[in-house]
Amino acid sequence: MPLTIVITHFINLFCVILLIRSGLHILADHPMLYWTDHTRRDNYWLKFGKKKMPADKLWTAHDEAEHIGHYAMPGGAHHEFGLARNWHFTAAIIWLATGAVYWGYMFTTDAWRRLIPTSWSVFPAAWHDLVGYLTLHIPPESAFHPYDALQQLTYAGVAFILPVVMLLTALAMSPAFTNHFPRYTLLFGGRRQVARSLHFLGMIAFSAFIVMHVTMVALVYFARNVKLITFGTTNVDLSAALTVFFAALLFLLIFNVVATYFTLNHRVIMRRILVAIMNPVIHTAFGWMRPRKNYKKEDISPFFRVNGYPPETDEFKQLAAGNYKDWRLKVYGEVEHEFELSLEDIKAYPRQEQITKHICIQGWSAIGEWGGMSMKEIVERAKPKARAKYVVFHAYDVDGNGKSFYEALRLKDMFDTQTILAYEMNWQPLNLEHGAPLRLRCERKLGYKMVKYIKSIEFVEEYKSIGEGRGGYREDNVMFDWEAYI
Ligand SMILES: Nc1nc2c(c(=O)[nH]1)N[C@H]1C(S)=C(S)[C@@H](COP(=O)(O)O)O[C@H]1N2
Ligand SMILES: [Mo]
Repeated sequence: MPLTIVITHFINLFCVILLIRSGLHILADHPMLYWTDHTRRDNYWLKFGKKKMPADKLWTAHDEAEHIGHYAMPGGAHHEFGLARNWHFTAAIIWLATGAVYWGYMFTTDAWRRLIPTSWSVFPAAWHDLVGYLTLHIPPESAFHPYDALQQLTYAGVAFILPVVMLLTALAMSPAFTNHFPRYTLLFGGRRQVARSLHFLGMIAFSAFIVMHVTMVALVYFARNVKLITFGTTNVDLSAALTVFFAALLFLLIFNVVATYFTLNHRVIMRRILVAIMNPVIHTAFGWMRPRKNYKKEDISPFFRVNGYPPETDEFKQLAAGNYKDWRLKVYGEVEHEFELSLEDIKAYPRQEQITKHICIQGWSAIGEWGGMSMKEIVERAKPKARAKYVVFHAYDVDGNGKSFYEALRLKDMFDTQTILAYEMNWQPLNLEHGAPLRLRCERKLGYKMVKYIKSIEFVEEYKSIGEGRGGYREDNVMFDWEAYI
């Protein structure tokens, strides 16, 4: 067993443990799986948890989140799955890089021949092996072959097919990717939820393999296996091999305990570290993609979840009671022209309309029509100064701790044709639940960037002095990453 395989095998295990743990935490935040993108309370095929939403008053997707225990997952408290996501993507990046080294080794040598069958006869042979195992006919030591047909097929599936399935389904969940390459989603019937469900089933397949693989390694010629997976040769003392083996297991255990501890108790530092690793990679991979997918009228979802309750402040309630006649959008900051617009002024601009798929970070989706004015017009009128790099959308909603909702986006995001300030949804005036009187749509991003109940738009050089300085309410409070492309 070459050293490259020994090392990539270990890093793979390291990453897969983190991926499964964080993946379960992400799933728990919206513990329902569907085959349709028109997600409702009742059209899932699998659901965890027992929460029931009230029929007589407004509930949000946030209320539906479950939590699977502080210590089970490296993810933080209830709904703080931003850290679980940050772990997930960081581990995924390391896992993909390790996979590239592993595949590179397999295909630049003839090592692949041990795993990838080259004759159709592998299928009947595998069947024969399976019947043998099921009827408990373990081959005698002399005839035992670690790569019998059944194992060869299983290893080939796990090393070469399953990772591809995981990557393909992961990409099909990204708003940036799927809006730039709409045809790609046809792999999954155009449905993100199909990819999300398959991603989950892929995790189940991985887990089942791990259980079987570990059982086989432990039961069948353990001493020989331990030498191979630690030193890559049987020509080594068993005690040395066992020492390395248990040291590696201990490392995995300690790493996971420490990672969980830090994630729960030092969330800001943990977020900073993970984001520093993953955001540059994510921005390079997805930042250049331009949303362009427009759905048809008949694609519109009959039901569209809500996330984020309407503002409770007196100021906002008065504006709403007056049908937003006194509401003004304030545009200010690092610009040549600061100005204010009434809803009438905004409606006087050319009306733009788009039918798009909304993807919430929690997992649900829905298709809706949005009508409004292009954000580009605001930028052109305001004339940002050269140093303005970000655009901050401030909202009217204030949480129980007195913190206002806001999100910062890049100035260049404002030039997407699908970045608009919407005052209509499904050809009706935007209602209270979905963000009246005005909300942002920026279709390359996840839902949490699309600020509802907009109060003002501020152009800034940096966002460190706003809120807690992480570029958004969700980034400040539940440790989401900032890019929101995936
Ligand atoms: N002001 C404000 N805007 C917000 C939120 C919020 O809580 N407050 N939630 C965000 C999240 S997480 C999502 S998924 C979308 C939900 O939009 P919807 O309620 O119209 O479905 O709004 C985003 N904009
Ligand atoms: Mo969301």
